Amino acid sequence: MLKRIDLRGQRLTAAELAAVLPRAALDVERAMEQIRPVIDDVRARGAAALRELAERFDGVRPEHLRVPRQALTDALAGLDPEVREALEISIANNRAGHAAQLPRETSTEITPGGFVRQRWVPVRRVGLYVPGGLAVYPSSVVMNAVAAQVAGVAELAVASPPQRGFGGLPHPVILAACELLGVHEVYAAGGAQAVAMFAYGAAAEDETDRADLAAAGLEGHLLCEPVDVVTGPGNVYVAAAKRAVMGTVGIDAEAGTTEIAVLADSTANPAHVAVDLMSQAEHDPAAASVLITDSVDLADAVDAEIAARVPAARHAERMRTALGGLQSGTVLVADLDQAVAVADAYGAEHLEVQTTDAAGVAARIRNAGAIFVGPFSPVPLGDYIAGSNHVLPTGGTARFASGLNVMAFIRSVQVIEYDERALKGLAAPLTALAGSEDLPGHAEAVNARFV
Ligand code: HSO
Ligand code: ZN
Repeated sequence: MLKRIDLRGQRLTAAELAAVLPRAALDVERAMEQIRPVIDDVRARGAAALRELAERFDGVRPEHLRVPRQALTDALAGLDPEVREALEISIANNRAGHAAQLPRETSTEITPGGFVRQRWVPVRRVGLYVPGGLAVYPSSVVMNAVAAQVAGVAELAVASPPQRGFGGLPHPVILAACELLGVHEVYAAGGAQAVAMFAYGAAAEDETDRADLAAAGLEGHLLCEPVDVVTGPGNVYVAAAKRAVMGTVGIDAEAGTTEIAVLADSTANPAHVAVDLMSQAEHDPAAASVLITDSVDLADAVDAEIAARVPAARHAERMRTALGGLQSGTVLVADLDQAVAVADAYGAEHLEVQTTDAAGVAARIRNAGAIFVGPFSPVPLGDYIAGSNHVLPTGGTARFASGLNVMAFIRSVQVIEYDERALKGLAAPLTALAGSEDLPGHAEAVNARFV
């Protein structure tokens, strides 16, 4: 199923490598043209537009756009106790993992009496997007919400597409996860329209909206107030909408169709490599699974394992399409040095390293959304419960973007506090710099204090 790209003996630059490596061409720019009218409509007509757009894109007209609290508590009460316990473990592990990301405040005495302090300030209100298309991911609620909560964000709102089978509310397992996390502001809105709602806010439309607001103690408010930051994974339209509202609000990285790359040598277990590649192919026919190896024997054995296992898989069709697609394949390299160069040029959302000295090889990788080291750290561990975040940069954006973490919700504020002596001590060089820029008023603002 995996096609082969043989790079042995080829010396290619990073850019040349990126061009020959398998990768789906995701046209976010084109999607932006398509979603612009959606964003404008939500901006102009609020809840009325959200209902119409849900009808068009989700096939259901939500009665409640703002999910009543009772629906959240009912969903949690109806949740399978085993799943509830698993979510609780996931939440606890993620809280620990994200707490370790919190930056520390510093105060530096630059000159006697002159201090620069580094403060870190969380944004006040965020909109967390949770997809609901091919699959429903309560784990994505955990990933978004825990990062924001640990960052210290005061107000969290979640949006997830309305589901036809559930009276136009988001899927109950999403609602249950929200309730478990203490997130009580939840909207039945999906796609670009949900992102627009978060960025610009949305006015109530009808009596139901007004009653839902009153029940939340928010009589007379907008149905949804604008947020400061929008995060979360989604399809190409969600990615396009996030790009479109960036600048009005902050956003996290683009987390599109999932990707896994496995960097493996002849010591890797082919069955384990195969099931790992298949695990992400299960998400979507457009998912990408890439094996990077210097061992033809391993590549052959992985192919055999995949061929034997896919037919019995629950999502066999999806996997077959994903693994056989242009975006997936096996890249044969001459040695581990070339393997590292290929992995860096690809910049996978998830990179597994299954080699001897996996930690040493992993330490050399620069471009990956998240790195999974050694034979017992498969990607699904990070998808659910490792304590790391699964909202990760896709499409090679790992070259410059980070996975979701507390810093998506925290701003750096520098605080400058100099006393008289400290300011005086720097007046002369400051005056020289102001002179060099022909801005004497800047110098005067300092020197007027010392006449
Ligand atoms: N692998 C997906 C996340 C996910 N997996 C959710 C299962 N549920 C993107 O990182
Ligand atoms: Zn996954």
